[in-house]
Amino acid sequence: MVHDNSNIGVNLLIIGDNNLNIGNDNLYIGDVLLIIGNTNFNIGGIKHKKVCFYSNPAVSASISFTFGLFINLLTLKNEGMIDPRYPIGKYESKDFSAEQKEEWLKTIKELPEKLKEAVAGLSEAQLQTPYREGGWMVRQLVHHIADSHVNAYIRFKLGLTEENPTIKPYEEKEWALLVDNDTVPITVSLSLLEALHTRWFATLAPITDEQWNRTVVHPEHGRLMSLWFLLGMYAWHSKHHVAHITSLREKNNW
Ligand code: NI
Repeated sequence: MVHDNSNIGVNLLIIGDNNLNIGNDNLYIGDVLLIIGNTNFNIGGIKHKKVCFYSNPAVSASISFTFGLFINLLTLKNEGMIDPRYPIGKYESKDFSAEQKEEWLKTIKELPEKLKEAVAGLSEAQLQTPYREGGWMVRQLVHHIADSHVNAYIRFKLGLTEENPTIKPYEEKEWALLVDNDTVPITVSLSLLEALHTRWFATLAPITDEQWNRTVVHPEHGRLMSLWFLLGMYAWHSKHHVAHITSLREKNNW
């Protein structure tokens, strides 16, 4: 966090999921964009603990308290801020290069193992814990990765064998609510992912540079997406959800 003047006092305001206790009805907030906190925050007592927050690239805000304390110091930058939904940030596509390809393919290859490590030793109760307030539980995350990557596998196969096939989006949130998410042990999805990624990786590893330029069509905007773009996206997706689990474990010292 960076702030641009030296006023002291509260140096950030948290409007968040957890334990926020403002304790002052007349507090008002200027144009603070949303900041998410993950621990206790008590403005009355002006104390805060570890916080995570995010905002648009730069936000200036004034916060007034009826007791006269005036603070005008929030110039937040994205650097160093962690939105709990995006522990590794959002996906950014990259230009094609052999090194990048190797890295992304390796991520695809290793996902089943990394995921297994991420959930190793978790109890049933821990598996039922959402990675953030309002987020998916660990077990849903595991099943979701399987759901998503089954779709991904099909998208690549279509893209490699047809001219600009239209891919089929799916309602991932609805899939995550289907009963099998509760009744099937995560080990089943871990095995599914192991088998799936073996074939997926074996499909992708040998394809030519030219084939990475093949495209599929997303039906919503008619947007063309290259297999290269998708490779990066699913490599990101692999790490993204594993990080949800590992950061939850870190946060809770599991
Ligand atoms: Ni996902």
